[in-house]
Amino acid sequence: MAGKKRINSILALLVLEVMSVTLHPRCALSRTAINTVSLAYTSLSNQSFSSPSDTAIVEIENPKATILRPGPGDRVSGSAVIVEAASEDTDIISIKYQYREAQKWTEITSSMGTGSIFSVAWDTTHLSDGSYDLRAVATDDEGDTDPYPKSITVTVSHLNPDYSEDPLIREQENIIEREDGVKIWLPAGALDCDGNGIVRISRPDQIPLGENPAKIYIEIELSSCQSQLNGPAFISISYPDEDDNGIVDGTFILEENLKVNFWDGAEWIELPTSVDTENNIATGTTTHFSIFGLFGVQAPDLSDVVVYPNPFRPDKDGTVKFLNLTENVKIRIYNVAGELVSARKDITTGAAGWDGRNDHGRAVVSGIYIYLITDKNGGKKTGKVALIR
Ligand SMILES: [Ca+2]
Ligand SMILES: [Ca+2]
Repeated sequence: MAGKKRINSILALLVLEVMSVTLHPRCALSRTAINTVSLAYTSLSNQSFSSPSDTAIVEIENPKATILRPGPGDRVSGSAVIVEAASEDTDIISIKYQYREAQKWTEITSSMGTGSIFSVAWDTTHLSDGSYDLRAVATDDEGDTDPYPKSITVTVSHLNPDYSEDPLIREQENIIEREDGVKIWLPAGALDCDGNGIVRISRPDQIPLGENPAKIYIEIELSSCQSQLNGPAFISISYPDEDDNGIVDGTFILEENLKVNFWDGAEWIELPTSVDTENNIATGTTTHFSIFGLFGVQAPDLSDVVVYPNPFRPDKDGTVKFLNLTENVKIRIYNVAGELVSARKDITTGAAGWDGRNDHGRAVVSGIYIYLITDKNGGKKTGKVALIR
């Protein structure tokens, strides 16, 4: 593959006069940089001659740029997904960014200025969910274009992206609304940016201490802007309640008790929160962008304990749920004869369930059972639950 490009044109000029051209140095050509070599010629009459002033520029490889971001397999969304490329070539003067869903490559027209040929802002909002190939086609200062650009495959996913990227405009109100219910509202003047910025919203892989049972987190990062805001912003995060029973699906958290928390670098801080229980969206007010989580808060005392469903059918309901518990709770279940059937202590999650079995794992018969809930503050709550098999 050596000496493919520019040396070819020199050879074309020389071919009438000489039989061969030898390059010096012969073995030390860099595969990625431009090499300047001296030439030695052998004539048709087999006479060698050379001149130290005869040099040629040899570039071994075609211009090439590889995509650094997004990563292969990333699920992306947003109106300014930054596609960033890098090249080891020092003579790249332009890069075309292209995507394709099926056969035809389509050029990406940047949705905002990025200030560099090595990145482009890709508006994915008009694309349907699915797989897309992405490639960066580099051209060098000789006008040569990469004939074999490599592509990566990413997924556009508006409902479940790994991350989304959208522009922020400093001078005005900014509203970022994603199809998965995540929404950011920033009033005008809240941002301090160098020009316009990009907001990246992701589902973080690494969660700081104190994982919450809802396991719902988002991370908000700004580029070119400070993460401390000049005024309050609203962050809305959706949660699942598909069965519409007022409990966050997969948890024991009452939806109306949800609080948006943010990670300040050392601990979770609870934010003023409102919950739209109809649309299953919790909205917190913040002056800082960081990692946010939806937390189910514990009740101050046992007066708001919810026991649900009651009566309960273990086959259908799984468990009867005790919700809105305080910190460090014990729950004891007795039969009507006053015999202890099941006891659980040190419940710290604010919620617990009973599956209709005794502490030996045996299913108990249909009937009325008495629960007694106590907490470490001396709080007490008792009631009846009906079990139907
Ligand atoms: Ca639910
Ligand atoms: Ca709901």
